[in-house]
Amino acid sequence: MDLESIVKEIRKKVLIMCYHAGGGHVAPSFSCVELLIALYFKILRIDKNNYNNDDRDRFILSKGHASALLYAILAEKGFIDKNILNTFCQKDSILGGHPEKHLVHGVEMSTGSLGHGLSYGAGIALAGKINKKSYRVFALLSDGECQEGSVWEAALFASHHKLDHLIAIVDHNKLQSLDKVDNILTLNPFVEKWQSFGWEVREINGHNMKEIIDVLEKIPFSKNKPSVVIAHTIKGKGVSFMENNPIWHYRIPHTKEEWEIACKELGIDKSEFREVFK
Ligand SMILES: Cc1ncc(C[n+]2csc(CCOP(=O)(O)OP(=O)(O)O)c2C)c(N)n1
Repeated sequence: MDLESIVKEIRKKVLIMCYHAGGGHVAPSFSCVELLIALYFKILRIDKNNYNNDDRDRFILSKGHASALLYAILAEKGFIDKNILNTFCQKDSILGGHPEKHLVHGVEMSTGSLGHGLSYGAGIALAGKINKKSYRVFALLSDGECQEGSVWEAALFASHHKLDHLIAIVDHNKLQSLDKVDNILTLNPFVEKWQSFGWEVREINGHNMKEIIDVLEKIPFSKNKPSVVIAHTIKGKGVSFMENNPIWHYRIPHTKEEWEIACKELGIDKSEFREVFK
């Protein structure tokens, strides 16, 4: 399958998983589908059969609430069984609303409490540098998450230690839980902020697969500096009524009409949702 087809399949899968769960973060997942597909299918040097290899690349989903997306991709890559995806967020399932490292094969860090992925990643990158390893550490952050002070402490630390194998990717969808990031606590000037913390910055369209792969193939952007990719994205990308509307941060479709539109726009066969459509 080509990458664009995988992107479509994964968006469908995430909605179906959230349907069976009766909840979940659909819109936050949809803003970073292309970013994670590019990473898992083109960039990351990881192998499900040799995952404990210390030389593997690390990927940290710091915005852990997009766990449904991570699970769908881990299943596609063979880390977990596809048959358990529809147990997402249900009793006794290993697939919780936030990913747990010790339960799910392929999860690098248990996340959910925002603001910690970059610090953890910086530590692993420093260890790699001390031990002369060649692995890279990628952390996907959300923009609301960048309001956390711990993100900027990690940013200072990473540039001080010249961690050029550390890459932050910011899913810059401009929304957080209840409103626009700019209305709650603005990050601007965002690019200059990262630069002043000693990072090399690139901005891309986070839904354009070619742009994503092109930029990630060029890391580190500068020797001895950590890299950050600010990916401009749309929260809820793929479902028209969810796009750029903060009420969809946690909600899943409720009415029959909402399900109809979402299925049509994502190309989902309605038989997957028998209870909704009968
Ligand atoms: C430390 C912490 N505080 C609060 C929350 C609750 N919470 C979950 S998602 C979210 C914000 C979502 O906005 P953003 O971080 O921009 O993510 P995205 O828009 O990509 O969903 C918050 C406050 C949390 N997970 N962690």
